[in-house]
Amino acid sequence: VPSTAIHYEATKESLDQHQLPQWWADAKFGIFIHWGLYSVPAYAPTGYPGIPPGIAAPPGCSPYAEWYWFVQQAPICLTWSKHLQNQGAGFVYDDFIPQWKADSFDPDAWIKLFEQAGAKYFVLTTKHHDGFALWPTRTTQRNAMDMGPKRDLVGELFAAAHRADDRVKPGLYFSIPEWYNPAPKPLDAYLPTDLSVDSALATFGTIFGPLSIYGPRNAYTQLPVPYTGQGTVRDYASDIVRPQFEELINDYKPSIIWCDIGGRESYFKSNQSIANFYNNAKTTHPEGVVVNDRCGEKSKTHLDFNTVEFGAGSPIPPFEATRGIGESFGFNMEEEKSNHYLSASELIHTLVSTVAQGGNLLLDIGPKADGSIPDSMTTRLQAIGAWLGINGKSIYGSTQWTQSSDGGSNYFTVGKDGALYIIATEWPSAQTLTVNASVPLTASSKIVLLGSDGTPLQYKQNGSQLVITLPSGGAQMAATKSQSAFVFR
Ligand code: FUL
Repeated sequence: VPSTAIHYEATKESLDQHQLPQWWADAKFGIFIHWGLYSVPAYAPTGYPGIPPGIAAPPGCSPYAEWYWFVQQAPICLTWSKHLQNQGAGFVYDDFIPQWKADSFDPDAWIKLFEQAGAKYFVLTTKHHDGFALWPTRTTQRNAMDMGPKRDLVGELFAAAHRADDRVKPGLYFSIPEWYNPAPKPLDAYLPTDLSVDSALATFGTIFGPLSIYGPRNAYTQLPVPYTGQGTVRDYASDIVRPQFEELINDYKPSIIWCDIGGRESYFKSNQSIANFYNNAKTTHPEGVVVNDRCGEKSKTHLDFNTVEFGAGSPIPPFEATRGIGESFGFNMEEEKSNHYLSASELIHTLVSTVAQGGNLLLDIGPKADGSIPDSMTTRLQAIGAWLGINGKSIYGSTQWTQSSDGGSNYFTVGKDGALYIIATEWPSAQTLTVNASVPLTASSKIVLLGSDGTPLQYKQNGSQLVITLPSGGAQMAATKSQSAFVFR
């Protein structure tokens, strides 16, 4: 049954009839954008052993700059002392709002860059855990239209995507929880099972570290936070989360909803929001829409694809791997230098290995508070796009081969054209490339290097080894076209 012919009910069973749209499976590469109030201080410590180091885990507390609000209040975290040093003790998080002007935000330029990068979709943070909304939500004035930038940042980026015919499909990130919200909200709403607040606090401690080490969490309540929805906010889920979800679906009609930290289905009722999303999209998006696996508990809430963050956990297709270019999602102005960023070729290799394992890569950028995208990120995205311009046939629309790699630096995909692609992420110093796999070649098989003049290459097969004689121009291509991976078909 086509996904557009179903009337979806708010149950996992009904929603699970939804099929992953082909465009998403074919897209392979998207851009994640973490932009918010946290882009003003743009600070996180770096140099954690291993990524991810455990979100908010002391010491140092988090390499994620978008976690500033949370860790700024914790004397054990480096962000706490940094905040005191740079802003002073009386300065609370929302004092950054007037400094967020977004005056260099050029949404058309963003979309153009994403297209140059070869991305087929993007996902913008509409509200991160700090609760500050990037669109004019009717649930609170704590949003980018009423305060700070005084612009509908979500609407503007979506409009720019539409002007470019949605060649880069618009998606949105939405954090279900906020760290602290004056609306009565059980903390255990984060947690997978119905627990009392006491036991929830205990479990919260095992996830985020004991609350006591973070110090008193009263910064939010010092703020003048005018919740001006209809009447008084009585309940976080029904007065904030669900209305915001509805606004995003109805006002922006995204192709992708990327929830974060879903919490309890019984409290947030995300299946209802997903059903509304799918039912509305039947006429507006006949090509299909998608939701990730973070709208609620996996066992109770529908999902279209799994997510893996900074390589943690094993990917189960259909999946999407996500990471920042460096160690953070939000921009880290002071601490992240180019040595913390993956190079363009490392990023290409990340894309290749992800796609060879049957996944998409959602690569994150963190724009500056003024809305400009740091050059170090722009140039890397452009380099990925240049590589995809030559080698895109091995990526877009591809499927997994029987094995993702030869155990070394060579990866495999099967193209839409049915050809097997061998992606060599290292150009050998010898005149030959050795592929340690049983590649099914016949007498008429040809091996050609993408981006070359198309001359078939000499090869020999010895059992499970394929040895390809490289074209003499290959090393030169490596130098002149800054090719970091070579695709043979
Ligand atoms: C996580 C968040 O806590 C991070 O800040 C980031 O947004 C990442 C994509 O998801 O759960």
